[in-house]
Amino acid sequence: SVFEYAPAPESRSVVDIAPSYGLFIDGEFAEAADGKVFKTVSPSTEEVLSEVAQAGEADVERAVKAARKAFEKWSALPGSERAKYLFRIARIIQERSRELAVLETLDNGKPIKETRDADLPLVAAHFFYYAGWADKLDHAGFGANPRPLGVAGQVIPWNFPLLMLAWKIAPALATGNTVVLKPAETTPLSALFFADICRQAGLPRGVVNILPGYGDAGAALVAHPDVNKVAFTGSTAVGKEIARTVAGTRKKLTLELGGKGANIVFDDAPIDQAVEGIVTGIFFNQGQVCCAGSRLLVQESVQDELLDSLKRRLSTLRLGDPLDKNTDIGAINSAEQLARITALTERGEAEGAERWSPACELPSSGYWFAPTLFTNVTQAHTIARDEIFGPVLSVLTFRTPDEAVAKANNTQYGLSAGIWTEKGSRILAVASKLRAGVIWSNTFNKFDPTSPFGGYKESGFGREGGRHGLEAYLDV
Ligand code: TXE
Repeated sequence: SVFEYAPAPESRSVVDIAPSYGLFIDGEFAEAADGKVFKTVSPSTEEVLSEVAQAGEADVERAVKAARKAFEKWSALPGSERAKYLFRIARIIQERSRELAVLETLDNGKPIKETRDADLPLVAAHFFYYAGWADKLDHAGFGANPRPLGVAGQVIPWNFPLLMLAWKIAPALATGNTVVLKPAETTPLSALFFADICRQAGLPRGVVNILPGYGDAGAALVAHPDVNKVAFTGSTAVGKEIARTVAGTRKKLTLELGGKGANIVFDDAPIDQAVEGIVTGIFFNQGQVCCAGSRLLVQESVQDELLDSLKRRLSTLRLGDPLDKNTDIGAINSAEQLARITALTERGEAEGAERWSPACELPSSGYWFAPTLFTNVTQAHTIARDEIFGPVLSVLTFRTPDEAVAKANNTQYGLSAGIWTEKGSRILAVASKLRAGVIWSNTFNKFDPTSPFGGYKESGFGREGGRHGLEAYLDV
């Protein structure tokens, strides 16, 4: 079967994971004030990878204090000096990228092909890109005297642990802010390795602080009175809670929340290319991507041809050991996420949508979900409205471009969309009517540090990446 397990050529021996890790505060690894720890497991095997100190309120207090103290000196450095540190960090990430890719694959469950070819190159690219901005802020049109905000409290999710860290930390440091970052509870390791990289780069103490822990630590961080800027990526529900907390303060806030992206395929689209884009759109990172193309909108006249071709392609995807470089579909990040995906797909069937998956044997341990396609989906179905955050594609059809636009926009979210057509004029006409922060045409899930990223509606507000990503960390 195409789903057969192959031996893993990417050895996990390239990464040395310690049995336990501390919090990273003021340049040192330290135990939590109350001594609490939690385990992080590999979602593909359920093997315990390490035991990690669990931050609480007292640790948030210590970390914010360290970041505040470091801010005085860090913000006073000339931009060219801050740039040197960022370039150094970027180079160390490149040098250690194989180790970091294997680590991320172990802790997150995503295929090594992705961590090696997408996550790590993008992580380094973000540090290089923002290093280049650090000495140009005065002359880049931000206004008079662009100034850092102070201490940034950043809370990130588990789907791209190191990349979300890079999106948040690189612009914060380039602009002269200091950082307290809380990684997600299921993926703390790459952030702790990043802490080690900060030390290796000689970054002054307290400029970056890393607090592994749960939602309570995140809540304490965003509520802390000495935090000046809050940046959050995660669920819409928690994002709203954070917005309520921050509403009573002077903190600046950016939120990057869920999505329900539409991939729109017109009848003149090159079908093979569109199939590749649809697969990348929803099966990259097992669909645990906020900008995933989780709704396929296909023009009725090409529906049969497209779906036949898509099913043939899905039958060639290899699911299994994420460390195997031939693997296309890795593990779901956690038992909780698997339960959410399972519940929503059961709801899809109960509401009358037609479910299909390629023949696929799931490994006996770990958290797995087969690539899944739902047809006969209407806009009323829950699977057409709610973010599933898994390898599940809901297929809807349309007849005219106007109908495609109306259906694509018929969502509470507004993060991403894709347009597949040979006609350039149609790309522009349709794109101008879509309410989505990022729109790809004849490709999907392409990222670049120079482009701003962020959403409309319940997908949040503010932009990360590019020049816009700096504005979130500056006052003028
Ligand atoms: O998210 P949470 P979860 C969506 C996706 C997924 C769902 C739930 O649909 O199925 O959210 O995922 C921290 N104050 N996305 O439960 O809880 C938490 O510890 C401050 C979309 O994992 O939002 C973690 O570090 N922080 C998404 C981070 O928030 C709190 C990525 C995200 O966890 C907190 C992830 C609180 N009260 C999930 N509660 C995207 N936009 O890419 C939790 N946290």
